[in-house]
Amino acid sequence: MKKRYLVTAALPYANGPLHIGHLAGAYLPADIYVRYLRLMGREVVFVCGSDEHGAAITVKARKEGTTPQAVVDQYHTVLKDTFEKIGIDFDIYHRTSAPIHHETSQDFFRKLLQKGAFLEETTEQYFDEVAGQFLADRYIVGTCPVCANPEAYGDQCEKCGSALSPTDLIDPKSMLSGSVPVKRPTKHWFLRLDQHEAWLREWINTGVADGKQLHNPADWKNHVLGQCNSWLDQGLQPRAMTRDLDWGVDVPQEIPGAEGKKLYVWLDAPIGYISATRQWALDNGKDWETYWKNDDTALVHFIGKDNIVFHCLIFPAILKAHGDYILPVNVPANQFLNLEGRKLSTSKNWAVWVHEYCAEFKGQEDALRYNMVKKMPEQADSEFTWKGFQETNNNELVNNLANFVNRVLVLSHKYYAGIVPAINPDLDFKSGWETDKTGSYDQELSLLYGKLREMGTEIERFNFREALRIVMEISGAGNALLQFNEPWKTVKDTPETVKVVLNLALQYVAVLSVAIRPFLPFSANRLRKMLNLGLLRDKGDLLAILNELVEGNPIVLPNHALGQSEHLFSRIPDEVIEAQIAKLGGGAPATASAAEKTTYEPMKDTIQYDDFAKMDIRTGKILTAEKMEKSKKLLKLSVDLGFETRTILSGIAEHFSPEEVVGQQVLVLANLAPRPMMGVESQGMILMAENEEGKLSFVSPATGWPNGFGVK
Ligand code: B3M
Ligand code: ZN
Repeated sequence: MKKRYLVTAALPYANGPLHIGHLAGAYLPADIYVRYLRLMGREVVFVCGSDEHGAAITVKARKEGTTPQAVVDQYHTVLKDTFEKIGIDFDIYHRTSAPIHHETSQDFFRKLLQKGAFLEETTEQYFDEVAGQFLADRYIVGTCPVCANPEAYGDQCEKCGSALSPTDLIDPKSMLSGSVPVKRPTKHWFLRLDQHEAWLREWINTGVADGKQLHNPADWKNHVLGQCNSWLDQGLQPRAMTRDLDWGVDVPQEIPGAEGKKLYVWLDAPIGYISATRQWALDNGKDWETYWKNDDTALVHFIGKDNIVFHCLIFPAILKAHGDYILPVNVPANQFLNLEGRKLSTSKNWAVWVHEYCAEFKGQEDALRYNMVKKMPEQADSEFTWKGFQETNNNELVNNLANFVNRVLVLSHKYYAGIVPAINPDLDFKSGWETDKTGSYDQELSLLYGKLREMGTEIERFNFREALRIVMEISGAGNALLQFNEPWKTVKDTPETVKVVLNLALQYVAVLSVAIRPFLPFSANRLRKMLNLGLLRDKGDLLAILNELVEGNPIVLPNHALGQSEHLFSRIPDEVIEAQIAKLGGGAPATASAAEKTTYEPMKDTIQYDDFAKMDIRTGKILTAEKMEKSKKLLKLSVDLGFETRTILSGIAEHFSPEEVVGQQVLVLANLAPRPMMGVESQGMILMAENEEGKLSFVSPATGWPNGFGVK
């Protein structure tokens, strides 16, 4: 095991917002990996930042009639904010326009030049006579010589992943003016990739470089090795590391011939990982060099498959040519995520934008993270569908995980007033792991230990789907533990056994509160609160519970006072999903297409603000719920309004079971005159939305919103 980890996630171009393909490709796997390492007490730094150079930026600026600076300023902020909202927990989110990055990249260039890594050559390059500019990279498109994709860029074919040069393209065309470019001579610095071919081949295929075994290639993904080898097999050619552009990092101006030349974006962008680390080290009083120049550091690059050759061949060649730097121990690139049967496309607006999701599904960030892991394109392309998203949310997060947690907490409050019961650990009960198997308390703790270890092993192998499956297995076994032992039936006759079952179920919940942290960090926080266990510090919390479990010790101790149960996840109804599907492709807004088939209630008469202001609507939470005898429609609820608890009879019994609504956050019309109904006084009204089919939905504030506050 290495002493420390430096984890990077591809620097997104600051030319647009983040979509779910980015998230599933690089950021979520990186975040899960890092959160896990932190929970295991490992030393880790997680860096990322905006890639603010290259044609991706300038082409966008030109299209929008604005400046590259305006484009990167806008999207850097959007990206940074989106990562925070969806819980990608970088130690630093930097940007390549930062002066420290320009310096770092220029120093790199000087060193490479001094070491003779470059070939200085004047060659014929494509020039757009209409726009008056040389065309490299994404300024030029044409047909891919490898796969015949007609929309390949001058640096790369996004279809087959091949790295290209503009002169490789068949039928090239300028992205600026659409004209057919001509060739003109210009001088550039070419990295002697040809001289790196031999060691790269050995390093990729055996893990050995400079006679040292640096990694085991069996740990690398097949498709990553495959792409590298197919590139190596074509033979590495010298590759230009400079461009004729006016946006980017200047080639150090003291170098003769540097005027008007910028660094190639794929030279400066990966160096962005280094400058981000330097900035982080400056901010935190650390030494950045231990992260980049020390064999005890494991460098791991998380990327999408279109970035493989840059991270596995070109950047390693740059690091090696510079000297002193370590090489990545792994580059666990993911494949692509498709959306509803089609490739994600920014230009066709065929995408789910993460910032939009966060705005529309507030408090449900983890539902997206969960689905992204389930569908993560780890070994092959995969697909996101809104229906699939709804299913995983409703069937797995709500019915399995949230249901388990809720039942355990509700029963613990009901039977033991929320105090963890002391137990006789020698009593037998039915295990949730197998039907008809007698369980023992100690054995179950060691089973939990085993599952956590398995989860960790899978995460360390970058098998995040499998790791999450194991976590959900714990929750599934917890549900079965309740189901098999039926504490609600046996609590009268065998109260001591029920104590063991519930105490154990609480250990399951406590284990889950840590195990879900890498995948579902927001829910982990909520769960910790419900258990009254204090938030995780991301410093060895998982290691700490492993140490307890392996000793046969429980995680939550007898007499510990639990917190209140909240809903961990809520159902996502059909309407919400249909609206999202209708929104795809930028067609008519969701409401317009829904309007064709939906009959809405006519609007009521206009009222004055004073009429509205007479209503005292408050936020609240349902504490208990029970069916009213002799009524099919009514549930009797006790509702926490912060300043007092109300009894409210609500006509929702045909729509919701009592178990389902406990913990639900609601809006309450609090100054409605009390009404006696069936011998009980109802002290308010729960607000509900109703659709044309008569389906009901709770109207609730954001998750965790305090009770008793007004709505206006
Ligand atoms: N900005 C490409 C991309 O977003 C690029 C990654 C840089 S990582 C150093 O696909
Ligand atoms: Zn291609």
